[in-house]
Amino acid sequence: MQHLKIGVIGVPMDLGQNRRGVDMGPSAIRYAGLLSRLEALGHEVKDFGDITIERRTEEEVSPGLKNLSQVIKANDLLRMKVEAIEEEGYYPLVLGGDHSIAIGTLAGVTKDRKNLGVIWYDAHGDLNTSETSPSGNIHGMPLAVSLGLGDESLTSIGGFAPKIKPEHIVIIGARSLDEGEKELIKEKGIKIFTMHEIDRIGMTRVMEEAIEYVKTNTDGVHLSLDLDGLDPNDAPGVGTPVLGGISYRESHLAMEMLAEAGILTSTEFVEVNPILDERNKTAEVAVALMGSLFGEKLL
Ligand code: B3U
Ligand code: MN
Ligand code: MN
Repeated sequence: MQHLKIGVIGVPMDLGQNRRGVDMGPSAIRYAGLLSRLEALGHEVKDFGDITIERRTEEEVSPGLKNLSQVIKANDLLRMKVEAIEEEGYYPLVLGGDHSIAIGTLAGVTKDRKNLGVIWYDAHGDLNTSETSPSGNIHGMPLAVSLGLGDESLTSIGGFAPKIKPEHIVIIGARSLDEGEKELIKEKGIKIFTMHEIDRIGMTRVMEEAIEYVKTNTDGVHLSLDLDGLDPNDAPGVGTPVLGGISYRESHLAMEMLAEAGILTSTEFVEVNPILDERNKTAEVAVALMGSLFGEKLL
């Protein structure tokens, strides 16, 4: 793979969901050796530090959208940072934080890309709105928000909506979808490889088809990887583990195939929660997968 200029940005944010600890994700991922791992592959890596996140306040202003104002502020800051990183010529690599940060990442990388492809690697669809969400947690909504669905204060971040189109998205690894999300997937015709398809046709074919799909008629591709897409045995440090997930080995294969395809223009790894982890295992898994994604080979 060609040598890249990679711009790392951390988002120490846990406001998109209820469990504390995912705000420590960026530290845990750096501690697991991310920067030296990428540098060893010949890439130029610049750490842009962390976004400043407001403190959690206990007052519930809008129960259907928990911590709404802080989530908006964090995502707007992230959007600006991602834009600045791209302007400096770096490939944005965003470290979460809970998955609500994808709202800001996607707002940033779609400033100059009107047909961005998106790979959503996740146990969940993250396609809820305040009307369909069972929890009010915004980390279950970023894909819907980026499609222009849901509260205007979220969809309008960056000053335009929608950020992405349903026909440019592929979801991989889903096994916990709410009713409203299932309806939306059918209504919009969103391409999805649930665990059923991964079991049935195998990760090789899933990734071949997914890569072909997202590179068609798009002007860049973003990978949004939620560690809970992996099986909890391999990635235990996540807030909402769901049994029967993608294995560590299948995930490496997926990352290697993405590296080979050379289609990605930005990436984020989210939902690493060191408090729920076993000795930083999930952060280490994240770094190992980023190694493969950025060109590490076994031989
Ligand atoms: N779909 C549920 C659960 C959930 C979504 N994302 C995560 N959990 N990590 C919700 O609350 O929207
Ligand atoms: Mn997610
Ligand atoms: Mn998830």
